[in-house]
Amino acid sequence: MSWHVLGAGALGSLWAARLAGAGATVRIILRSAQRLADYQRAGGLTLTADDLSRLYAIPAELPDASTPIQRLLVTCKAYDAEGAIAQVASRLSSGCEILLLQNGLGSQQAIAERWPQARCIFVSSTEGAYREDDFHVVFAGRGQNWLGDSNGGSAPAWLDELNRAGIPQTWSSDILARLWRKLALNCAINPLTVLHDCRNGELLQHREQLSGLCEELVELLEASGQPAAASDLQGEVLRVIDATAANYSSMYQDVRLGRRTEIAYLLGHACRSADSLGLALPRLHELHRHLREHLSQRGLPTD
Ligand code: NAD
Ligand code: KPL
Repeated sequence: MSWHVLGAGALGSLWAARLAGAGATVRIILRSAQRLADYQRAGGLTLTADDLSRLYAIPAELPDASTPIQRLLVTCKAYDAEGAIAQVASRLSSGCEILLLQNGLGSQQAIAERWPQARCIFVSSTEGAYREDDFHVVFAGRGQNWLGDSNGGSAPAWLDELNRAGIPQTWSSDILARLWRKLALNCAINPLTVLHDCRNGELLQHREQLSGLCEELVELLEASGQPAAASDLQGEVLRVIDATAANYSSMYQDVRLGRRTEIAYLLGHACRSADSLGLALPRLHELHRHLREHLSQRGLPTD
């Protein structure tokens, strides 16, 4: 069965190149005729890993191509994912599978509700990749991918294809707990790096602020039925800060480069969930307000 990849940016190219390199049938869906022409001129996707670059001549097509889609890997940003799937919705086969690799929460649930005929598999990834150039991606950090179906069901047989492609994977019976935990880490760390204009490690100078946010995030996770995601949150936030001390967070980099952030699916989702549960979480709301103001001053979307 073939893989269609929607969103051939950093993560999408990383997955597409490894799958194609292992002999899987992969097709990339590009959003416009101009992007398709640029891609054809480039001759394919280039992946640089461990200082070695290799070109993968993966076939590409437009959203309105006629081939049916049985397995769709969606690697757009959270704010683009639903709209991108809508462009190929008429091609989704009955019983197709949609893998959603977006960070945060909210986009995955909206997609699963809109296309109930598909099996939506949520993915939480700690691998790292960045775009060096158009259709040229650098594999920047080894990590793990957790895949799971929030409606239950067994692990798909094609997980072996990921193993053969060298894509690390673990099937998770509680993928929402994984996604909530990552969301909480991102809410505690990323906005503060933007507002204090600093690397992750420098947040240790703001221990009181971190611990106040972690207290509220734990309250939110517990009230959301995610006690496992709440367990020792502050300890893990400090461990992640320590392990990534020299790095700039992904949100920091987005803001620095004038790119839209995924705030609505991180802090925005946390604040909306708190409101719907009737929880008063003043520090999270204040952080959200302050971050939106900061983005707005830079001409960036605030949701
Ligand atoms: P990216 O911006 O590099 O790639 C997204 C791609 O989607 C872009 O090439 C864009 O042109 C394309 N796209 C948008 N709308 C489209 C449409 N309608 N049709 C076709 N293509 C469309 O983003 P990324 O860094 O790969 O991140 C993707 C998701 O993965 C995000 O939610 C991010 O938080 C998450 N993530 C990324 C990394 C990483 O290291 N890059 C790690 C973990 C999680
Ligand atoms: O995931 C991250 C990011 O930068 O988005 C880390 C480094 C873990 C900080 O939240």
